[in-house]
Amino acid sequence: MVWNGSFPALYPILDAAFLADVPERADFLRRLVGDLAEAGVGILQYRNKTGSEAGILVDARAMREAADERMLLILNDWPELAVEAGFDGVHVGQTDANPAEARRIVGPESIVGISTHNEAQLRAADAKRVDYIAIGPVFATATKENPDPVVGLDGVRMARAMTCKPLVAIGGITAVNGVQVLDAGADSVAVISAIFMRGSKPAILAVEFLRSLGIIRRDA
Ligand code: TZP
Ligand code: MG
Repeated sequence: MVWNGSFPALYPILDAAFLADVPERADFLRRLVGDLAEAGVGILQYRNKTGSEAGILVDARAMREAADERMLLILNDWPELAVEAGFDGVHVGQTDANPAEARRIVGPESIVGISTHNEAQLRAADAKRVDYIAIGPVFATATKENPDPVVGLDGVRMARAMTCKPLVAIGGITAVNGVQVLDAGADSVAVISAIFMRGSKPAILAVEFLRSLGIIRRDA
């Protein structure tokens, strides 16, 4: 993938833990994704660590229908399902399908992103055919099980110095500290709990987050 334009500064990750196992799940997902697209979200990842392949595909297809061409959709962990659902790409971690295998499956035009947690992983990722590199956790996070050590804003600066690829920072990022993370050199902040909080309205939180980053005007 060649980016025409810049990488979206806000990269929400919808974790399936946010979704209820109810008959109207697909409708809920379509509405949610449509609302996020309306809010100005340009890239969204779907992360499902526990579902069956069939279940993930059903969710992903509902998301694809609602996102139309306004939003890039990235699937965590599953390159084959990303292709089947018509997603724009896949995100792999250090213990998932390696990026070369992911690239072979999704093809040259799709997006492959990879998680890194330290300097050695960053160096290795930078040499691979990946379209963006994620670094984290930047701050403490309660969302990921067994997170790697926090890299802090210094870790973001180190990552920025090591790669010219789009850099996505993740882990404990909020509408309060997000600007600092961009100032440290990240192109984008990936967030789970700051947008997908139980009982909250993700599209409203996304608009507030985009405002906090200066992406949309405070009075818009
Ligand atoms: N990888 C590193 S931290 C993290 C992942 C998937 C979780 C980020 O979640 P939150 O709620 O934005 O801290
Ligand atoms: Mg993974």
